[in-house]
Amino acid sequence: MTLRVSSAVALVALASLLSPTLAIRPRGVRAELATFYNPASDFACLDGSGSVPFIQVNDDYCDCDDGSDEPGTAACPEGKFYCENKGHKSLIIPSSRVNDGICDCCDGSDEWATGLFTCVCADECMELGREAREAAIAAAKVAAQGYNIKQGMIEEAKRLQQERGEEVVAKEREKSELEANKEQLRAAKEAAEAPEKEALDFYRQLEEEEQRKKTELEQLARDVEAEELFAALDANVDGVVVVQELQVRLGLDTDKDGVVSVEEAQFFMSGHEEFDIESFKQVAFPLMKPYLDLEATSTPDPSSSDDLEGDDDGETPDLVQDPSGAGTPGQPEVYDPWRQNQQVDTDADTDNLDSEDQDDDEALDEEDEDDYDIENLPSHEYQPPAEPVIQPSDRYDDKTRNLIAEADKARKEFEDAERRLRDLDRELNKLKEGMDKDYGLDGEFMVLAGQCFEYTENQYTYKMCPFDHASQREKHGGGDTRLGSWGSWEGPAGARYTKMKFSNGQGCWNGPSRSALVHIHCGTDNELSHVTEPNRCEYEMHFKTPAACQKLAPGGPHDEL
Ligand code: MAN
Repeated sequence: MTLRVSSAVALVALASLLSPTLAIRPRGVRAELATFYNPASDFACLDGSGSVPFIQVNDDYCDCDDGSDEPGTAACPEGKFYCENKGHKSLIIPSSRVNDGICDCCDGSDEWATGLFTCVCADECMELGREAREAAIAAAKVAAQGYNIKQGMIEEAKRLQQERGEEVVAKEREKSELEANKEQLRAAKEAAEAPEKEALDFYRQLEEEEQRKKTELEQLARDVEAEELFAALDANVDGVVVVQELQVRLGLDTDKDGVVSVEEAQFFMSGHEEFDIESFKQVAFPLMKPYLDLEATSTPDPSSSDDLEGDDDGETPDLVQDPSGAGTPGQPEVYDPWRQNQQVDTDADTDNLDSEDQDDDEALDEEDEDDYDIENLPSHEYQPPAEPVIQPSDRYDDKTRNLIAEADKARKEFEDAERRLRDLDRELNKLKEGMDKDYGLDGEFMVLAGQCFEYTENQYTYKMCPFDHASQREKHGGGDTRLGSWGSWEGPAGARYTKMKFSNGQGCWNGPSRSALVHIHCGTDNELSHVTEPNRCEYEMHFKTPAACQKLAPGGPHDEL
């Protein structure tokens, strides 16, 4: 840095040496340091780095490392300029801002040379000071009102804590009584269930016996049916049924080609050469039964299909004869449909059918083919016809009904006690969890638990529920996006209750989970006053509440000015 010697600079140096307002204090020096600047002696740099003749103070040349010899010029990079700002708050600015054309001090003192002969910066301190005082007075008023309200919140918190404490005691008492009572109810239930079980066992045995008898009867009926079928198939009455005898039974024509082939018949022989009556009952009958039942139900009305047998006499067709020629005298009624089916299904003999009949027949065939699809064989299991369901209770005598009613009542009482105990546990946990949270130094934030506050901006409505969660919702619909669950107080040491943190919200696409930091301000009402998203998925909220208002320092805001 070089010493600028010109008349203008000399004038500046002279002008800057002395503050226009304080004759003995050089420009830019604050009152506390005034004694270090004595025109009668050399100036000692404040950091002890050297000393210079007093004439070099504010001469626009930097001599001291700490810039203390140039408080009123921009010559030292480390220099500090003090503006008194009379009527408002005094200010210290980096001296690099002195005479830079920008008004930093409200009294304009930092721009003392910029417009040496014209006023660049007007002194606005009185006006600004008045506004600041008014704002401070308004803030003090809010703080005072808020602080009063806060006292009410503290009282309410005490009342709530006491009420909840009493609730916990009452519930704990109810719980221990109920636990003792539950054992009595269990004993009563077991005592009522024993005779009930005895009575029900009696009915169960009765039903089992009935069921056994019914099964026996069904087995008997099946045996009779099997024996009748056996007699019908055993055309030569030699006491055994062979493949050829099955081949006359068209119901067993599974591929529906009009004949029961050897392969088809052998399917029902199931690897046997022949069946006697016993092996027939065991093996063949259960296999054939579903086919023969189907055969019986799928038989068309013979009156609607004239001359199916190929006779051209126009009369009811003859029955297909048993190849044995022996006929089936005494064949039971139940098998008649099968015989009629034989007439219908002899496609090979239908050359003389007219086309209409043929169409009908084809339609019938299609239907039959579905029914007889070899890929889709009916179940070989014998299915007894469904019985109407009888409600067991309809059968119980009055004594049993009473026993059941008493056992039901005892069961219900026991289950009610168990349910109440579970509910009590849940309620107790919730109460204790609510009481254990940190609600501020005097519990002043407690009344906010359970409440939610909203703020709506252009795109979203934000919701903040203290001690619970924060969320966001599109203004024009859609679901809530969770911004975080209650985490903790996050304020700095000594001001812990000035920030709330909600964390672990919904994951942000390609980013962290959402979180929200809530700045707590003093206000007369509880209000979520502003929300921003300074970084993607990181939200900042501002919440006003009386709970954050502090007692005013004696003398009020005027003292600060
Ligand atoms: C949603 C909102 C926004 C957020 C984006 C991130 O649109 O939660 O606040 O910035 O998701 O993808």
